Amino acid sequence: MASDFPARFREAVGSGATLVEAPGTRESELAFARSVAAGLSDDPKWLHCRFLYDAEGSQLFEEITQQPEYYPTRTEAALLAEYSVAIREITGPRTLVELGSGYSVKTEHLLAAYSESAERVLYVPVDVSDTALREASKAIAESFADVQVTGINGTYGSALPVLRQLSPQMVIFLGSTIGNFNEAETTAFWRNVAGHLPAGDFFLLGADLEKDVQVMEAAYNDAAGVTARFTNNYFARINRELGANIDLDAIEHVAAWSPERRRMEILARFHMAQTIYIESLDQAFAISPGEEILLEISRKFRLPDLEEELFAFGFDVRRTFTDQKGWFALLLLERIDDVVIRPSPQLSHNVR
Ligand code: SAH
Ligand code: AVI
Repeated sequence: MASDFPARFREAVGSGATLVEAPGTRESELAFARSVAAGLSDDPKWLHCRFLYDAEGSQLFEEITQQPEYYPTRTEAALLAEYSVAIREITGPRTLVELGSGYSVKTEHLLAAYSESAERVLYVPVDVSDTALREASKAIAESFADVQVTGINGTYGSALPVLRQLSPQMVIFLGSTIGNFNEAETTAFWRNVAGHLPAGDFFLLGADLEKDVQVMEAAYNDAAGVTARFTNNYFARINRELGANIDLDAIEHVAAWSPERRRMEILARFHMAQTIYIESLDQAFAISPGEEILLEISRKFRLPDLEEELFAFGFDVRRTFTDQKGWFALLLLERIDDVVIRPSPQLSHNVR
């Protein structure tokens, strides 16, 4: 039962367990099938971006982060390498909770800084990808004897009810994953994090800033074609898990900047007509030649607007760190108590 989760999590931390599964995480095939059916029934068609991250998708994302065109990861990593100690000096010792942690590679800078000044640091990575979480906790155990990892395999929303028991803490949300939410989802996300985070706790947010369109578009159209494989894997997953028979060669990866919506849009364009049949629902969806399906958005930010928005949700900027080119920002925010935020009942993950 969902309400048991905070108690179950407390026990897991006490016993030193490395991984806990949040309720409803082992999604039935039906949940994926329904999500795909919802997006393919709409006009224009879309798909929920969180299903990009099965085991293959998580590995492909890691490969994307190593591409020369994909500047966000190396820019943010350099900021963390330079400023993790400064961040720790502001926050003091904290439990570190990371939402959408993936392989936790960049987080090692923070773990190094926080474990330098405390006998033991508790690190709680949260991710829908259990393979990424397992790899991460193995790597951290090898590098940091004084860090306890108790991960949560689940969605961001499923982990928020445990935050109250982890204070004093710093919640971390890196990679500009916030950009994968649309405006309404972003508002719901701020509200939910603020609603569960006690006053005086910190929130470290990585945000990709608006820049030259060519630089942004190149990051999502790498020459080695890894991002195209990431897009393709969504449809391979539909074939694998839902018994469909999509011709993967019919798909072209398209990633372009939308100046109106100030976001990258990642789409799959079909060259040939296809029928996507979903066995468990016994439903078929027709795709016309030239039709595009929106898989993901990646919004880019303007710092003053972002800081103002965060303040309205009870987060005060303690410091902002940016690189020399002003491409990426790390915002260190403190949850202030003069704004009372009630959490929204649910976080959705609709890309549109
Ligand atoms: N923080 C890492 C990984 C970013 S990729 C970095 O900065 O490089 C986004 C991560 O969020 C993936 O590991 C994916 O599995 C996870 N994710 C996506 N949607 C999620 C959701 N709704 N709840 C929890 N994790 C999610
Ligand atoms: C995880 N997220 C922040 C990445 C991004 O840049 O929006 C996902 C991604 N999709 C394609 N390339 C990277």
